[in-house]
Amino acid sequence: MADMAEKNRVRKNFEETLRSHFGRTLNDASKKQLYKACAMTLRDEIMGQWVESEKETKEDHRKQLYYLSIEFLTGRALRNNLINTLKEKVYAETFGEMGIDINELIELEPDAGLGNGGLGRLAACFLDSLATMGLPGHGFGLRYQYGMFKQKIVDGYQLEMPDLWLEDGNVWEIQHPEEQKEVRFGGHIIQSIEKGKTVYKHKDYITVLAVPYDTPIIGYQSERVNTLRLWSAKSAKNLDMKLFGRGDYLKASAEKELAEVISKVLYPDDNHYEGKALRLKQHYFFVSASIQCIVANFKSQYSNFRLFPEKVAIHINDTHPALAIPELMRILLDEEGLDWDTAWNITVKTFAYTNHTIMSEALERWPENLFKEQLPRIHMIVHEINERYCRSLWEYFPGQWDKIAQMAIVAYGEVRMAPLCIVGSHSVNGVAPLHTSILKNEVFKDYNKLEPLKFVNITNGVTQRRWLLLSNPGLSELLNQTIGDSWIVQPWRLKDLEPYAQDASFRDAFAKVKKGNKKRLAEYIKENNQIDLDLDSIFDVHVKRLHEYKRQLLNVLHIMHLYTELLYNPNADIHPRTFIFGGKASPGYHRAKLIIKLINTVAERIKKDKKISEILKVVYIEDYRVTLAEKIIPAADVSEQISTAGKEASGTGNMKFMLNGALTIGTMDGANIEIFKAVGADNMYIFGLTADEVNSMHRYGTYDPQTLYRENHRIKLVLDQLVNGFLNPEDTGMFMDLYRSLLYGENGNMADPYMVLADMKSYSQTQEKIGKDFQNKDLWFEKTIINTANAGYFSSDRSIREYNSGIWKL
Ligand code: 26Q
Repeated sequence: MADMAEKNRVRKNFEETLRSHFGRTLNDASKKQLYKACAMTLRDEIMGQWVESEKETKEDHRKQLYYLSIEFLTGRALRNNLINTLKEKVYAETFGEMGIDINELIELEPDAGLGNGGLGRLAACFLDSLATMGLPGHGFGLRYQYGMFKQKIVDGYQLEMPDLWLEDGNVWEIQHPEEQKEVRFGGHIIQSIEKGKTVYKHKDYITVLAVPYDTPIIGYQSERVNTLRLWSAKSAKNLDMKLFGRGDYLKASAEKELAEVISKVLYPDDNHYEGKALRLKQHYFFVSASIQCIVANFKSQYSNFRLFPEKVAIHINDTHPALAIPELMRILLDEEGLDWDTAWNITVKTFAYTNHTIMSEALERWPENLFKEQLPRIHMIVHEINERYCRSLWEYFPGQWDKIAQMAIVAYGEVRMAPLCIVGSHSVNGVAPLHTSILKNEVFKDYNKLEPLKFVNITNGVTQRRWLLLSNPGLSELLNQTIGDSWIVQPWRLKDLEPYAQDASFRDAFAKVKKGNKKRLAEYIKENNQIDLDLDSIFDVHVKRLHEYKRQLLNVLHIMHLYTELLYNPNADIHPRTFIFGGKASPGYHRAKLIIKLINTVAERIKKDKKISEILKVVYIEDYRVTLAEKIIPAADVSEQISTAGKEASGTGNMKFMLNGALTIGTMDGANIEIFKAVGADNMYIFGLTADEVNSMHRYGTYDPQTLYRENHRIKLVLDQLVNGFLNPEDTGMFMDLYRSLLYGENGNMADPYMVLADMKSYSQTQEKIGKDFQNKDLWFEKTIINTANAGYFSSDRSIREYNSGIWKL
């Protein structure tokens, strides 16, 4: 039982909030009002600490970190904040005594889906770790009015709906109009000499106001409350009713719309670049406002800019915030009057950059025309950075124009963001060792030769607070009883669990928790997909963004293979499986959307077969997002991490599954390799080509999927099913694109670039082994426990510690 006095206090505050903000009492408030008043009550409890934290950083003159990211995929906040403030129990009891189920209120909060996937969720995990570890680190980003689209599955196809997450207001944010910034677009620059100095005047620009909204980031049992500051675009022009009669009103209102569209919607592209003007504006908008704010903060305390890198660290999450580099230069040069060398020195010492992808189609570059037109002063500065850099390259590579053009920041009519980040930062890091070594030896090879010490690895991590404590209360409780609760802030302590892998009664307890989580998920699926699941079947889960390199296609082709086996041999010894998929495809990514349709078509086809559907079930969970991940991951037996080796920079879903005791089937890719090192070959299912093998087959053109097709009758059978009416007798051409992409390629592209067919056989054999191993419950749960016990390394607390000691030095 929680403390009476505290419960009384919560109740009093809550009822007071209901009354003063909504004019309601317990009896006549709506559920939504109850949720909001509950969240506001909690929020008001931490306001004092929030103010204190700000004050403390100032008074102690501590160095601060600003984490710039175009995405923060935070999900829901209420339960997280209850847990982190240690108030979950008090609130649950207080509300229970008022006849309110707090879990019902928690479910009313919409996800803050301000991100696509891994990169955005990583930013959210990092904020949690920073606050928990008492480090002054704040997030800066964009306050999208519409977050990641809502996905509906209709007739097996993905449909996209807008995500109106702010429709009912957002109780966690506080608007600060008094701290708004002006961001300038377009116009031109007039250069003149004043008192012997060149000055740059920006003319005829359009101003867009950036209004900040602050959300508290509450660490676990931590005094510190950090800030996530998101900028919203507002027109600088007020609509003037006097214009109305003169027909100028429409023009003025169109201009207003044009300004405010900047923070309207999150681009739903994951690992894919498209050179859209609005996207460039989004980047500059949030970066300019953030840098102005950072400089203003600094100036409120210090007067000497040479101190800047000692007091400020700015981290850029991928290249999207790269313009922060020339923006800081602009302010130091044009507004603070520093000379170039001093300004550049300060800038490089301040910035650090993380790369999240080696996929060439995701490397950001902008047409120089567009760049110059939208950001004329920034263009000049980037040009100057480029010129000086190319001159320095000449020292190393005299006469090698090709090499210099290859490495340049501006070349062939494009501005390249990765080189800008590398040159403008003192640290560049990859997110898993394989990824970092590919950066150093391939993608950024030439830069690495010049400055090898600049390139470092910091393996990603996930917060065990959200991804175990919050999402898996059953397992958390079991851990607490067994090894104590120190793992919540000292993740390496999970290792104390390892001996219990040999303890039969502990294995039973673990198995019981897993069963409970499977039941919880099965209930959700029953309600949403009208499918009954077998809790003794293997829950084999593939949830992540849809992408060819992530190879959902490999998974579904294997399911087709199993189904075919069972058709020929209904008594085949196959342990019952539930294949669970979830994930969104970028709306314009037709092949990815077709893969969703294929998964659903296979699901339907199997469903029609009463006998076989007792053994195989395929479920597509619509609208995969943080809140669903919290339900799905704890229920998984098998975690699918099957990207083409060398393509997945790290992966973080892999870590969340491991933490929750799922066994991984995976390629030697990204952080899977570290997971493999942590748990060993007995506790993980590795298959497929290695990155080196993939590379050399690509390089020497030795990969020939058609030979595999001809010579392996299983592969042939399954591929033919894509086009011979087996799946859909009415429309045999429906999956032709997938068939052709695997066997022929198109537009001069190679066939099967992601080596799906090459890995089919070893994938299938490995899956067979999993099916067998699962039947030995003792063995299976031994492996499971060893996975959880070794997941501590993959905590974002460890990542943040490494960033801090190696890069930020807060
Ligand atoms: C860039 C410019 C223009 C349009 C879109 C983009 C864009 C948007 C999102 C480029 C990339 C992304 C997202 C990348 C991403 O999520 N990468 C993932 O980052 C994770 C965290 O490091 C890794 O674990 C994953 O392996 C990596 O795929």
